[in-house]
Amino acid sequence: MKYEWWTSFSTLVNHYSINNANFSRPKQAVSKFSAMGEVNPEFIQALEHRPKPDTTIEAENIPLIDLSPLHNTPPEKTDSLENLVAEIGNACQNWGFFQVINHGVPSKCREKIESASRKFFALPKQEKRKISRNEINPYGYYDTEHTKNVRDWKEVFDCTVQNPTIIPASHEPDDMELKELNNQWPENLPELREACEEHAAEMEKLAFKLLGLIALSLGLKKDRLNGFFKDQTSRIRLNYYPPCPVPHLTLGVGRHKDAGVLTILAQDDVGGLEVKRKTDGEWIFVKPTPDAYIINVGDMIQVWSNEKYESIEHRAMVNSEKERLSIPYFFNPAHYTWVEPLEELINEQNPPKYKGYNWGKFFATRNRGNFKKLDVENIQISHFRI
Ligand SMILES: O=C(O)CCC(=O)C(=O)O
Repeated sequence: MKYEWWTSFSTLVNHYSINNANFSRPKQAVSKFSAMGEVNPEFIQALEHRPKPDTTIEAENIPLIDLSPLHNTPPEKTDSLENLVAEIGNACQNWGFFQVINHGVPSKCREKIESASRKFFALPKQEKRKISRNEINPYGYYDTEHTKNVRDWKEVFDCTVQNPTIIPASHEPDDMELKELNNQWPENLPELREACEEHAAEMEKLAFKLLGLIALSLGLKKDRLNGFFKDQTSRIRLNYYPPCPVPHLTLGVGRHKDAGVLTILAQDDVGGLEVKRKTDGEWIFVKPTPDAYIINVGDMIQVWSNEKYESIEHRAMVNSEKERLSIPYFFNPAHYTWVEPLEELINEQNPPKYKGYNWGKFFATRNRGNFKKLDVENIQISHFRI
């Protein structure tokens, strides 16, 4: 029985009325479970955070940006590069999110990681749990993640890009001890490791291209931000969202902002990602575009740019009939990175809006909330706002 582990405690869920107005995405069938389902209450979102999987306002998609000017030689000499930099800057400022095409990542690489991911999540639970991530090693398989203290309807597999990765041993500010983290791989699926390593290499190339464009769009030198990534803590996540009997009550990933520098996301053709539109706070469904990657700026770009660009809240809906796969690459700097508004971007008229903070400690503190329901709000960059 497919839903056995999601349904260990019973609860009555409210009847949900379906409004057929203005569909801009495929309508989901209403599961027989959704009128009176039996779902573990840990998954149920508070009323104000519930998605509306069957109703949505018609909305423009996030900007779609063609990166082909980057492949002209020499790119620096072309007008089209200037236009591209302006497009990136506008997208970062107005949306915090955009999609890219002609990005240079071979489609074979994406097919390979998608196929290996599907094989991995199809393994029996006891196989996947042999490589469970935990509070000591956050890399591996996990199926009880919480976002904003509500359980996500998903299974994940995390791996680090630079293996081993060095991070602080604890979130305690005065504890200077470091620890070394290593990836865990499934014993009988060597292709997962191969696919993740190939994907990581391609994502890194794309991430540096985007970082250069973002730096230029802020009026900085193209390589101004590259130095932060020498001992990077970037990671790949495989998100698997099983079909959910009550997609109107749960989320695959609850609303959140990404704490790092940039995220590059591959989503399959099912769709589910929603982005909070800056202008009016509406949740906008990101329609899947074949072979595109979705990019969002994270909290660190918000701080570096002294809020010229903002990290935007997003979430993932689940589907009553279809499973969904998404693969984010989180581009993160070395643990010892001190994050503060860049000196070139502040002045008397635009004084720093954030106190500096240590990325490794921030990340270690944030991660604690992934493993258990905490009584306090998880750490956010707003806590460093001056
Ligand atoms: O699945 C998605 O579309 C979004 C995933 C996400 O935001 C995350 O894993 O942090």
